[in-house]
Amino acid sequence: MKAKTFIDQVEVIVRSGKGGDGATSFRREALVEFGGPDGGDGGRGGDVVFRASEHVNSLLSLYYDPKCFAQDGGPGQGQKMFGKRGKDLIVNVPQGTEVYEVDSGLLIADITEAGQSVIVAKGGAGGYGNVHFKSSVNQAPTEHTCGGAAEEKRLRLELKTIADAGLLGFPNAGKSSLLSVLSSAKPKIASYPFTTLNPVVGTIVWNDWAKARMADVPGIIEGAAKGVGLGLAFLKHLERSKVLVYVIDMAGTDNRKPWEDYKILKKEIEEYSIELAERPFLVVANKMDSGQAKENLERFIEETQVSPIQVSCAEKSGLEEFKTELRKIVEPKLKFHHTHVEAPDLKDMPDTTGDEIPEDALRFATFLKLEKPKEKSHPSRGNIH
Ligand SMILES: Nc1nc2c(ncn2[C@@H]2O[C@H](COP(=O)(O)OP(=O)(O)OP(=O)(O)O)[C@@H](O)[C@H]2O)c(=O)[nH]1
Ligand SMILES: [Mg+2]
Repeated sequence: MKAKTFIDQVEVIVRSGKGGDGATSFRREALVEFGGPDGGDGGRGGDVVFRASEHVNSLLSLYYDPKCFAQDGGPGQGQKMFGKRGKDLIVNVPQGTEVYEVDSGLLIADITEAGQSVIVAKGGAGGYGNVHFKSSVNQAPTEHTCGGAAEEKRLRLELKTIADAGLLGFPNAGKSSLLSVLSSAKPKIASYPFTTLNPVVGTIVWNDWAKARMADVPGIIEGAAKGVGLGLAFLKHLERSKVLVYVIDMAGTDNRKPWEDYKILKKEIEEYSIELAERPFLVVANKMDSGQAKENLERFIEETQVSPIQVSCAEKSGLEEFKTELRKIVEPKLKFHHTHVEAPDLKDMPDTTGDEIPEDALRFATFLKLEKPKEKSHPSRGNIH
């Protein structure tokens, strides 16, 4: 059997650590007459934490190891020694993981942002040692409390990939090819249907470093909503996409009719989810390098009243146009803001041959930061005045 490489749904058991019991102990020391109680508290049990990581893209590790158990807290000891705190168990999950409780079916967490962490099972509190029970009337208490119980539950994790755009199309339409020419992702490309069996995400970068993620999912065929082919189960990976990109094989390979392909795709998506069908979308006519494509395109426009973006992944044409259209919908946020300074015309520069450089001339030195630097908030951070 071929080893699995991608898992988007898994059931796990999580159990937090039990709190350590408090201790009952008395100080016994030579020459100390009234030692008194000195039993320390138990340590608290560890939590089970799910944390979203950019470096994990599947729930595979949980599929092979579905038991997530945190460490128990250590018991308290004499000489007022606290028990050891149980170690938290931090499980890295992909961004876009939904966590459901199996018994109730409730969604208890949706972990989307990188670094976001959620405690899914809280560790038991440590018990009190007998040192806490000392009072004026009870100088030698023997009671202590037990540590808090561990929490145990069954959880179902479901991954819904986070991508700004999702590629949709018949097998062999060139979805993976499009992703590979637009991003540095390396999905498998081949001339047989269902080459892509798992979602693959790539990042498209614009000239100003704006970025968007695009997901490639397995191809859809007629009847997919009823489970034909690979069905529509993987469409959940597009549920969080802002825009759907329909990729149509305009070459009409294997006597396909591109306009019918488009109508079938639309119908299947509608059957899967009306909401998804109503998302903003782009239509890409791929394989425009082939002889038949031009002819098919005319008929396509006639039949569907949609004029698609013409692309050829083989010749890498039409890609910039696609990126421009995609950007309009995705509106990626820029992480870095370049403050572009317009260089003034050197003809207008005043004479600088004198002893002092006139203030006007400084405008032409665009590499100088002429605005006042921001005041530092604290002298210890290098603010020497
Ligand atoms: N002539 C031509 N062939 C292309 C173009 N784009 C993709 N192909 C070919 O079409 C075939 C299918 O491409 P893929 O990118 O694997 O198609 P896919 O839509 O990802 O297919 P599945 O993963 O099976 O759903 C490959 O043999 C590609 O080389 C193109 O622009 N022009
Ligand atoms: Mg593919």
